Amino acid sequence: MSGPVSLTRHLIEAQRAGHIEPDLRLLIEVVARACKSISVAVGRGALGGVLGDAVSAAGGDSVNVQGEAQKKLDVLSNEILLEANAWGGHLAACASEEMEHCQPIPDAYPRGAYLLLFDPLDGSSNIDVNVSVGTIFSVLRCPENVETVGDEHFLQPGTAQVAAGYCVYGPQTTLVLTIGQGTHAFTLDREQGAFVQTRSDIRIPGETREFAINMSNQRHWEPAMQGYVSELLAGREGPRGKDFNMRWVASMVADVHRILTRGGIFIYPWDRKDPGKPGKLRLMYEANPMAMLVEQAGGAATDGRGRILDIAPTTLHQRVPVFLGSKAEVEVATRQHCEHDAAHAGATTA
Ligand code: P6P
Repeated sequence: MSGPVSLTRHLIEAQRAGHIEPDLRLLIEVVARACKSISVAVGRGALGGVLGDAVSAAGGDSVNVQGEAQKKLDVLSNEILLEANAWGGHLAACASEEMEHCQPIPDAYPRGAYLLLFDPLDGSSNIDVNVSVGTIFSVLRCPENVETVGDEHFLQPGTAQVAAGYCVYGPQTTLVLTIGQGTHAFTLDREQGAFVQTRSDIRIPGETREFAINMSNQRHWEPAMQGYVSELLAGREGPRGKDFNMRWVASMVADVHRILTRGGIFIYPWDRKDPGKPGKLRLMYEANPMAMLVEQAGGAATDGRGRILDIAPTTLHQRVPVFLGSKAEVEVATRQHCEHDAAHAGATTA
């Protein structure tokens, strides 16, 4: 019977083809099941009493390791993912945007070969205004012969990822996944409670007329970024010879999902607002998984100078500038940044 392909069937066929091992199939199924639980909580909103800011044990506002206000749903989503992955025997440890350090699997349970990283609810500032949010996840292999898993064992380049994905909680709940064999989308059939494949081998258009960036930061960008965006804004009368449209959801998962669906370029560049920060987005559980998904769909992902997946991480929560999406457009932006660097090599930046 050739009915719709469920996520389970997709993963079993991938395992049968030798693309993934049984424990990785189990891991992805467990993450998908956790995303279904998060989708239910997000979907209940005020009815579930889960909107608004989390409250710390001391009764004040709860702040995460990033120094950002935590929403109740940030905390709940993190707990759902940790609990779902604790007892299956497929994982060695988890790392999360919401936790300062990684969390090894409890001693009560068998330890597996994989490391799971996640942003449990990206874009959570949008929750209270009913805008799409999502879960982003990345899977690495745990190095062999490790007695006690620590943060340092997660510090692997994005090219080491064995799987990556996100689940966007919008009008539909859709899981987008890669295991290195293309990027595929699975929409939650709420009646069956199953993710069903709705897009196979997604391809991002190489060219685009749509960019996604928070323009309110424009005055803080470096000159190369100012120059690139001013050419987009100049439209058909300018050097690009075509008009561009802009979209900014302020929820990376929603912006990336649009780009996987119809093309575009998403940029969160370095800016002078906080010069010590290389960017806003986190390398390990935002940029790397999104970069793998985008590259597997024929797109490109750089930090403005070089390929994101090649970056050798130094800390678990390090940040990085992000340029990702339609390959030709990402190449234009990256080339302009590299040419600016070459032309101003040695000059001190103001
Ligand atoms: P800004 C959400 O907080 C997030 O990490 C990404 O999902 C999103 O792309 C970005 O930050 C939005 O940042 O500065 O526009 O609010």
